[in-house]
Amino acid sequence: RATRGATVWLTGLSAAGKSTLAVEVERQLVAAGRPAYLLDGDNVRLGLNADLGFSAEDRAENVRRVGEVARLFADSGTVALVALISPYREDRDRVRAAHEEAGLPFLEVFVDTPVEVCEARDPKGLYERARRGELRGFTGVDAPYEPPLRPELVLRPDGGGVAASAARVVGLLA
Ligand code: GGZ
Repeated sequence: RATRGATVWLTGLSAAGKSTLAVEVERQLVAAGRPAYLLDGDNVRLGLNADLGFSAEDRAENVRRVGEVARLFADSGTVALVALISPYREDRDRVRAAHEEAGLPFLEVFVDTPVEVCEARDPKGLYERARRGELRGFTGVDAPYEPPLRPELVLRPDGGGVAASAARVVGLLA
């Protein structure tokens, strides 16, 4: 039979580990012969969403467009892996509703890394710039993050490492 598509939606703060996890999930899926494709925020914002910034409206549009692309991938039988901060519950819930309408699985994974941990990592120095007031509207500093109320999975940084966490995500797709 044709492989079943789905969307796996990783939400969480900047530097929470969404991209790292998504890359490992993609690797595990492809190794198991399951088509998968990663849609990553910082990447998609270079092309498809190059016209969008970080206002609430632009983030909503970012989530909407990536949600639509993910739905197309899922419909094609691919597992769409999305890694976006997607800080607003309403925006994520709209993408979920669109998948439900199309009869496609939508699996919301909350990468629940506390802001203190993200800030200590600060791989791009963005938290530091936000704390200094050089970067306005940064999620977790001076812009909101609304955690999912009923995610399919919650991953915490003490969860046994990236490979183990990724395996739990893959387990959702069994
Ligand atoms: C949050 C920002 C901001 C602001 C730039 N707020 O860790 P990164 O650097 O590589 O990933 C973040 C990325 C966020 O893009 P998303 O498309 O995932 O965001 S959203 O879903 O909210 O639309 C971060 C960088 O862009 N970045 N400015 N103000 N993150």
